[in-house]
Amino acid sequence: MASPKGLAAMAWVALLLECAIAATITVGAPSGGWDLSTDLSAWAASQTFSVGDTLVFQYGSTHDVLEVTKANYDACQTSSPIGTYNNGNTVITLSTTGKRFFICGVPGHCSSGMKLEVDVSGASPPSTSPPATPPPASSPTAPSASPPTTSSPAPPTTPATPSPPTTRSAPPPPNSAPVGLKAPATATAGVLFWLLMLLAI
Ligand SMILES: [Cu+2]
Repeated sequence: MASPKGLAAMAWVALLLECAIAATITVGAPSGGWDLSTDLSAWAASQTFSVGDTLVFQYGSTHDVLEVTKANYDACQTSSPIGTYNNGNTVITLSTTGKRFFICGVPGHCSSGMKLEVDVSGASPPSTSPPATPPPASSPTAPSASPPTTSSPAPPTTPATPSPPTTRSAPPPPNSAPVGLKAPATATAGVLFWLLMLLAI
């Protein structure tokens, strides 16, 4: 039997693992790559980029990777890039949300379509979204959570604390009802008395 604390810890570990397992996305994969023949625009549209994911450009010596501003991306302007990479295996960590722009710096390649715009979203796609919602509540992990919830209700019976309250609360109603009625009744009687007195006057 796992204690509620143990289960919570397990849930957190699962969450952390989920975060740590952020996706590694190879540009153009699986059927293409960072090259002139891949429709990188269509490829990017088919992907989901999330914070924590890693973007990998794999290419030969006839290409490179420049990270550029949107303006330079639109214009295929290779001067003053934000970053320049040419080792054939460029790993870019998507650490923040927002758009990032990459082009190939080899003359003519960007204008031939060798450019990539990625829109990094805050939450991971489908896999991360379910865990993300659970953190606050214990119900997040449906499978593991159900056993815990059933076990937690069981403990109450042992303490017997719940049953006493109910018995105590039960008696009060009868007593409190009469008392409550008495108070209002006397008050009403007082009001009636004074009304009668006023009328009499
Ligand atoms: Cu190129």
